[in-house]
Order: sequence, then structure tokens, then C-alpha cells
Amino acid sequence: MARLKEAKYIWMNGKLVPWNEAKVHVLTHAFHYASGVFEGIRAYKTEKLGTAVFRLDEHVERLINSAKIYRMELQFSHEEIKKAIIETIRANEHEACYIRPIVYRGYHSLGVNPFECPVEIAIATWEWGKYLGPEALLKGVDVMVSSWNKFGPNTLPAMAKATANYANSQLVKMEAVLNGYAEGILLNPDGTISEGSGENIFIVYKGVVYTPPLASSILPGITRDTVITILKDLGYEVKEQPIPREFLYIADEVFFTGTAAEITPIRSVDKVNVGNGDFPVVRKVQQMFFDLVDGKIEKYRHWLTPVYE
Ligand code: PPE
Repeated sequence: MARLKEAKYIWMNGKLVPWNEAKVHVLTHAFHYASGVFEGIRAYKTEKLGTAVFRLDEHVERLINSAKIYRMELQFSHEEIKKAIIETIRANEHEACYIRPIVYRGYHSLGVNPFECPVEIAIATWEWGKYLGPEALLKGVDVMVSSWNKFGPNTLPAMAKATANYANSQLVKMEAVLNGYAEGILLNPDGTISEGSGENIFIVYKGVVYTPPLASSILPGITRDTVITILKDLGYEVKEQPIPREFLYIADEVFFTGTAAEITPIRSVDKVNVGNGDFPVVRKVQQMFFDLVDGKIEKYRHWLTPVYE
């Protein structure tokens, strides 16, 4: 992956600090015990509204919920976090960017018990290109089913977007990359499909669209929710239900959704070609998704928060 593209400022606990000075102590609690929760948000350069953040409210809400699950008391409200995100994008003068707010237990004491450590918050923004490679959106990606399972229910809460979850994701991603694949799909301990290391998954089979339910240890993806909405608008039946692995091999279409990955078709799974190589449903969803994030669909304009006005 390309080196991080530096912006000018990072917002930390209420203040914009120069990018290179946005540092934490090496004994920060989160660094040792993964006591952090975060978000990944995109701001698009839209035709109608200029630079606009996509589904900002839903992302801030999920961040606050993730913090709540981990008993972190945030010093900033929903509205204050929203304002800080807009302020950071403006300070960095982005036209389009990726936004990474992170809430974490800071420096105070070490040991697993995190309660004495301050709850810090930072917001970084940068320009981020295509997550699964430049041609992924067009041609699709080759993926494998990971030998690593998704963490089971009641081990780590999958509904929290916690840094800790990404230890599991990294094992999956490294295995995939080392084997020449773009991504890995995680199965639950019971063998049903969960999600990708950083994406939700959808399967089209005989005209019906399937996606694993929240109880399949998935992140409640905001792109997932957007895509379910789009699919219903397009007249498709969407079924949120546990999905057996072998659906991947007989599917007509398979695709990933995520803020970073957007709508990425999957071309093959474990070297089995998906369907006949066309992605008619994916194409329709992509079309509507990119129109939507571009402010072209009136009905969903409220999902966009203009940055400069
Ligand atoms: N599942 C996981 C595990 C996940 O990390 C993401 C987002 C999703 C599903 C999709 O969620 P949403 O973005 O709300 O539609 N992954 C973020 C981080 C990727 C990374 O490498 O870091 C992202 O897409 O921003």
C-alpha cells in the first residue's frame, strides 16, 4: 500500500496540532492493550454540494456506541465530534478525503485495568485512493476463505469498531496477501460466513441478495446499510441470514462493501470463478452508490454533510 499522504493538521482533544506533532507516549494504554475504538469515514467531492461527508451522523453514532461498549467516557458530545471532523477537513483543505477519528485510553498507569487512564480522542484526515487496488472496483478481486476464523460471539464484541478486532483482521489480511489474494473472508466458528478483514460481504444467488446478519459477528457497516437500502430501492429482495460457506462457490455474484472498499466485486473465491464473470447487480449498485455519494439522488441528500459553506 502507498505511504500515508500527510495532511497539515490532526485534531487532538479539542485542538488542531501539526501533523508531525500528533504524538502519544509509548506507554499509552491503547498501545499495549488495544483499548481503542475508531471510525473510517469518507468525504467526497460532489457535483451538487462541493466536498461532503457521507453519513457523518451514523459514523459518529457508531463511534460513540463502540466507546460505550468498552465503558469509555467521552469528553465530547456527538455534535462536538461532528464539528471537530468538519473543522479538521477544513484545516486540511481537502476536496475529498478519508477521515479517521480514534478514541483511546491514554497515558496514566499500565496494567489491564484501564479505568484510571484518560479517554483521549484524535481525528486525522488524509487522501486515500482505492483500498483494494486501482482496478478492484472495475474488474473485481480474487479472494480466499481465511484459515483464521472470526472471533466468536462473547469473545470480542463485533459491533464495536475496536482496534483489538484488527489483530484478527491482520492475520487474515497477511495470509491473503502472502498467498497472492487481495483479501480474505472470515468464517465464524460454526462455519458460516462473517465478513472480510475490513469489509462486509454480499452474495447474489438466483436473483435474491444475501448478507450475514449482525449475529454473524460482523461490523454493522454503514456502507452495508446503504447498499441494503439501494438494493431494496432497486426492487431486490435482501435476506439477512446465516450463510454457509459453499454459497460463495455457487453464487452468481459476490461483493464487498465498506467505506474504504466502497462496492468491490469479487471475481473468484479460492480460485473458483464467481458466476459467469459479469456483475449486473454489482454494477447497478455501484452506479446508484456513486450517484448517491455524489449528491445526485435527492432522496438521500440528507446523508451528505457539506464541509465548506
Ligand atoms: N467490516 C469490517 C471488519 C470493517 O473494518 C469495515 C470497515 C466494514 C466491515 C465496513 O464498514 P463501513 O465502512 O461502515 O461500511 N473498514 C474500515 C477500515 C479499513 C481499514 O483498513 O482500516 C473502512 O472501510 O474504513
